[in-house]
Amino acid sequence: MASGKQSNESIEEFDVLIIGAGVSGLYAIHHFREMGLSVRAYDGAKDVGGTWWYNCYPGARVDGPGSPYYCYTFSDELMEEWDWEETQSEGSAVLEYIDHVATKFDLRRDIQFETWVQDARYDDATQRWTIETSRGDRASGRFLICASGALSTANMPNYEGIHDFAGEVHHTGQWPHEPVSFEGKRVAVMGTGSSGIQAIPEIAKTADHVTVLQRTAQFAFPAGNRPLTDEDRDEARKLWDETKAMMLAHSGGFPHPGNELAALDFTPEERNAHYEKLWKIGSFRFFLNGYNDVATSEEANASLSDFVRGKIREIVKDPETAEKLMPDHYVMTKRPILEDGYWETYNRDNVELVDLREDPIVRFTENSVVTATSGEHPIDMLVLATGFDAISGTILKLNPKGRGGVSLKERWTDRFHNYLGMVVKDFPNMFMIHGPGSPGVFYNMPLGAERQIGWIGDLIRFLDEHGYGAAEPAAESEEAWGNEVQGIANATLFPKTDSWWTGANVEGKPRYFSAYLGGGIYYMRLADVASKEYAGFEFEAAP
Ligand code: N01
Repeated sequence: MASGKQSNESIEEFDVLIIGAGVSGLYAIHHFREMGLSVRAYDGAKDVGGTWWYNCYPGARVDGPGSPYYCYTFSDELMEEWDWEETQSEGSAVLEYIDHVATKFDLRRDIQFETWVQDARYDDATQRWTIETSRGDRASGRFLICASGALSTANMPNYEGIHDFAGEVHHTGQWPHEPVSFEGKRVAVMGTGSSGIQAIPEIAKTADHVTVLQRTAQFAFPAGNRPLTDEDRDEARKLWDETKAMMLAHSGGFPHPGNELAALDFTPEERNAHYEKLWKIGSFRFFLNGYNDVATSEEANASLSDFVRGKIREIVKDPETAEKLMPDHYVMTKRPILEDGYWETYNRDNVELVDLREDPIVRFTENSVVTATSGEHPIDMLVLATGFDAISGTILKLNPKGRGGVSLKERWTDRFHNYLGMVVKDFPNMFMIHGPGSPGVFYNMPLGAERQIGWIGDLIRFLDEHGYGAAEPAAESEEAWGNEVQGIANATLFPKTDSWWTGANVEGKPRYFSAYLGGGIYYMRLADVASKEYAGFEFEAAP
């Protein structure tokens, strides 16, 4: 089928329905179209971009090794024609790139914007998914691709009186596209994760006063952003083939050789000299060129966390504020954060830090936030940098119904049961991109999406070649995959810390580490499953 068609009951029919027009959803449109399949994508936003569309808060930037490696790799032409300006591109620059991709490959013609998919149901007899949208339309597809984002459902705090606050309230993950002015305003920022730490220095530049409401002090490393020169770009283009090969071989999808050094093989002086060097370079150097035992050995971990605590004490002039900023968890076991002037912001007169562990929020009023010890803080604006119901939250909000009407919420009460981080028993032909149990946020996300979607495309070909209509994992495959994900995580320090990776930031969420930490091994596992005629799946003949 090359294009969508209308059935008798006025349900449009497609081969593939895609939820989300972010980086993953856009590539899915392109890839499945190239395979000759008809596709329809839906997105609640006004335009393409997904996470980059919604998170347009001040200070939003690519972190990690950044540009030009946070990009699609499927088209060499794209690499040739796109000029990135900085190593850590601003969110608006990433949106421009995504806009360019959507235009170049004419992707918008298969996207329905400002449309939320509100229901998705599988029909056993026809082996098709039917979706219903916020606009009341219905469509059916053989395959359902949930590219709805690992970080797309905002986590909203629930303090007494918060809804009585009469000033402006903005969540970083739902930032307005109209300009937001902080000029002359007293702004409270709640949350000091990646978003808060990027936004706070920007807000402090023009706000009258900034009150930072910190629940957990964080480790943050220098972003090391710098402009890219023509020479940098030429070099990157010249080396693109080698770079791509390195990205595919690297455990995080970045163009870096593996990391062979262990902290415990060096003296404290040698370690500190190494850390100093990496601190000066910035970016994700601590993870890419740091020591490979920091996430597994408490002693190695302490060597780095002590170093960062020392840096915070050095930069933040007021010792009392510096002490409030001291993190006490294992470094790296919450998502590493890159900062640009965050620590220095606390040397400004207009910035005040409230440590919510010592001085918890009592309530909000119409025009203030009241905390237990320091009392009333008058504010005009509240910025919520409180993160997301991550990884599983958005797909659970949709709550698709699989075989016999079973809902995902019913299947996922204790753990996010799935196979390969992509497929769920009783939900045939439904695929999650960057879902729980996949490397997702631990991998260069555009590249990860390309690899998962390419794999799904191969599985679709396999089904067609064998006359199968539906594929889903066996119960034992889900069990074994869940154990593999847990086994890898439990060999590290990651599960010991409360984070959005462990679901600790959302009340009532199953608490366990839900990302596949095996890095590149994941893609070997996918290749192995495919080479064994999709071992671990159960197939059903086409009707
Ligand atoms: O969210 P977070 P984020 N009362 O969950 C606090 C990616 N990202 O939006 O640590 C008070 O990390 C919460 O406290 P605690 C990146 O993968 C990428 O910042 O739970 N505070 C924490 O301090 C990142 O990891 C970029 O105790 C409350 C903060 O809010 C992920 O998105 C940029 C609270 C939330 O931090 C999420 O980052 C930005 C409450 N009720 C983000 N609830 C790039 O540059 C939560 N908090 C690519």
